[in-house]
Amino acid sequence: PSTHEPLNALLRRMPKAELHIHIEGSLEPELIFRLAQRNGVALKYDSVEALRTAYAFSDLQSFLDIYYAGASVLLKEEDFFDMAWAYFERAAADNVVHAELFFDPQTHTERGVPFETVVRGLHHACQRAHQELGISSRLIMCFLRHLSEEDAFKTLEQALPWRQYFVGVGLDSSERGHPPSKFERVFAKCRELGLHIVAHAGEEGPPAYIEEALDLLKAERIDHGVRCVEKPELVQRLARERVPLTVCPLSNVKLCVFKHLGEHNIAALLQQGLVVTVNSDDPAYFGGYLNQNFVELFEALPQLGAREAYQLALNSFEASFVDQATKDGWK
Ligand code: ES4
Ligand code: ZN
Repeated sequence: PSTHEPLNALLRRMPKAELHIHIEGSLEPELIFRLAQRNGVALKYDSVEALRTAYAFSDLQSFLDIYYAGASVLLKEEDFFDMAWAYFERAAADNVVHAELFFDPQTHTERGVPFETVVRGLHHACQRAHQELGISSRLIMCFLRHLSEEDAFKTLEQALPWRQYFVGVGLDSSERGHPPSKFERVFAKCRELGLHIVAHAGEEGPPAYIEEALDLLKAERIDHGVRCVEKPELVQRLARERVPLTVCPLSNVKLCVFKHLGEHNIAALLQQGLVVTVNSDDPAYFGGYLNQNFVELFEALPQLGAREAYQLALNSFEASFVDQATKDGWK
């Protein structure tokens, strides 16, 4: 017995920033079915339960196949708004005060949905989240790495009129066989445009992909990055250069990067001084939103206590892409 607040309550209550959430990965089965009906889109599953049952993944690709199928119900600006608004309501309940949302325009433009429809719907939800929930947010446009460099350049071209609607670019989708080097020239162009740079690396791919993301793309944050431990010099570099890693514990277990949360290396990385953060990745698919990630992680790893909780929250603010004046206002 103690007079201290239980750890779970502290984790849930503390203000935090979320920096690694694919907004298409927040699409809950119920909303998928509602949008399918509203838009007259046919689904391969005949109930919410049947769809949820299909959420058993063996690796990243087995997840991505279902994730892209789920996104096929998104057609109108209102659909993108509804999806992001549902996320913001969940985020508010988890005491997320700042969120940086990834979106995958190519998943939609490939199906004939205009870029403008996607960005307008998401932007509208971001504005309303600020007004009604007090959550600040930013959008980060991701390139799908399984598609070509040319496709990425075309997407960047389509995005140019909407440049002021997003603060950065990222790289996601199937990692193995699609190294960051494939997109070196696209990211050089993005840097000229003053965009922040992030990239998924070292989730399923080798440590060399993390190094390519840093050296070739000039990534300011690494999404996942947990395989850095296979190269001790890289771990030292990430600590020395204070490169944030946006780690997603429940995602890593669902996609079999770690067998159990108890085997996750985030506590070890934190202990070695890396700027790690906790994030939900694709919460509708991986078993929970941000607080669920925190609570299950801290239950599984006895090295994690109140001190580490505070450090992880602090890291999330330090690693965010808001301007320094806004960060100072948070302190
Ligand atoms: C993703 Cl977990 C993960 N990894 C790579 N790309 C993604 N897109 C959505 N979720
Ligand atoms: Zn991700």
